[in-house]
Amino acid sequence: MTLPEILKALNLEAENAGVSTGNEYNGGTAAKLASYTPVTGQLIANASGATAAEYNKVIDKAQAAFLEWKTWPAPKRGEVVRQLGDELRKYKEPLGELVSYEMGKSLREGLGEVQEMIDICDFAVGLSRQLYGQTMHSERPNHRMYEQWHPIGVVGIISAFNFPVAVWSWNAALAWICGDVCVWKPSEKTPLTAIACQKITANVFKRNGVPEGVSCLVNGGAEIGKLLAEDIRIPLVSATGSTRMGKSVAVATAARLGKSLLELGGNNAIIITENANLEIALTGTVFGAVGTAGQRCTTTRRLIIHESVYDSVKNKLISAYKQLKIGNPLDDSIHVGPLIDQDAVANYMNAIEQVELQGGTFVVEGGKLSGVGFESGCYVKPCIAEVENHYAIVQHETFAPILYLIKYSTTEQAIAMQNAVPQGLSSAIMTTDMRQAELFLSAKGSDCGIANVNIGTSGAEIGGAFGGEKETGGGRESGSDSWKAYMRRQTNTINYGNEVPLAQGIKFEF
Ligand code: UN1
Repeated sequence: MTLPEILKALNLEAENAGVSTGNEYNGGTAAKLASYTPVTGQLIANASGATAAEYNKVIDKAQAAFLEWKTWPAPKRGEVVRQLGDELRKYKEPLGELVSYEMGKSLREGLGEVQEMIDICDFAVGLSRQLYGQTMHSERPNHRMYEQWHPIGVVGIISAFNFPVAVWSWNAALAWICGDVCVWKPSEKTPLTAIACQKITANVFKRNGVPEGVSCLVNGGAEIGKLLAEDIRIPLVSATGSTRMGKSVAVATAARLGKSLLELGGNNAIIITENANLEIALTGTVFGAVGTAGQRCTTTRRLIIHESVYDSVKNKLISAYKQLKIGNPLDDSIHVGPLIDQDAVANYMNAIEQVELQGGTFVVEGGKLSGVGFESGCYVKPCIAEVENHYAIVQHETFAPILYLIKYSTTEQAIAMQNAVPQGLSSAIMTTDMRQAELFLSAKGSDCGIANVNIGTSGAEIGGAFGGEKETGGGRESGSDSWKAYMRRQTNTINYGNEVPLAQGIKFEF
């Protein structure tokens, strides 16, 4: 599809209202957010942002909507999310293309991202009938104890440019079936995909009589994120992005005793052991390192390789990187698209300089590309450097396709190195030796939220809880029992007898 066709299919215009409570209010009068595609550098469209007053209006609406939405039976809320999943199936192609266009990831990845949205809707539908609490045996006669989960309220969602739609849906689909209402602040770099999602959702919600305000969108910059984090009306803020941003959200929500759910930076490693199937190891590595041009929080940044296979892995990687095609991500034969913007290119160039200054050696050179097809100035070469794990630049997450090679001799040493970074999102080991695999997965192994065997660090499925430890922020989104973060737990004790026995055997007579 051409860009005008994509915009038309998604009901988008050159100037778009970027602040919305659904159907009744679509506006925003603050500074425009210009959306430039890194594919060509062209301006795609403008979105309007929210003023503080407009932000407040949205939160008022969301609060009012919560009072009604939380009374809907959870399976009825699930039915609405089921229809949203169906609607996303209909819009998969234009929405996936817009994701690729606005963010710069390959078309397959753009479509894959919309598929993740569909999958989480399906997951949420089932979950809407499974918001289980436990029952306990009371220590008192004729008493019953149990716990139940109630909706928590208005959930603020701050999302990043690299997964401009999927990560919002992981949060929103679960929060909705839990009975919460959502206020979404997307990345200022990808406002249009967010508006497209809001329009698709608003139509489904309207059809079902869902109250206005259950799905809200507030485009804007860091000032909107700050308002959300400090807002006493918002019991939970779920934020995806840099560790720096996450720390400020954590501090602001904690200061008011609100909750935060954080999914922040990673510095993910694959350990390639002497027992690895090298074909599997190489495929996992190359996809993990250059997919999304190194801009996933799960991107493989470090390769910790056993000394006996080090040279062979290095040489195979060098030849694999020679075959990588860099260019327009909408072209199916291309492996690597652009970085999000020129600031990201500057960070990449700076990291390359730091690698050299700190003692690293490039075995595949990096650099910015220019000339025909690269006019946006956002295209760079995936590169590989031999380094040591302790270098400051290696300890830091650079959101670009730079892969570090590190040599090791014992499995324990490799695991220690894998863990010796501030971040703790994703990790992997390549081995056919079950003792190595199990050690890596044991408490003596990886300290990350995600630990894989014989698959790479990126490409997690929605069914598992997604997130990580240390500077990654500790939050868990998406599958397993992550839904519990979006609800409040209540413990109930019921006395069905004629006496009032006190707990702990205490007597109180009068
Ligand atoms: C992210 O980069 O913020 O595991 C999320 C993956 C994707 C999600 C990445 N499913 O690579």
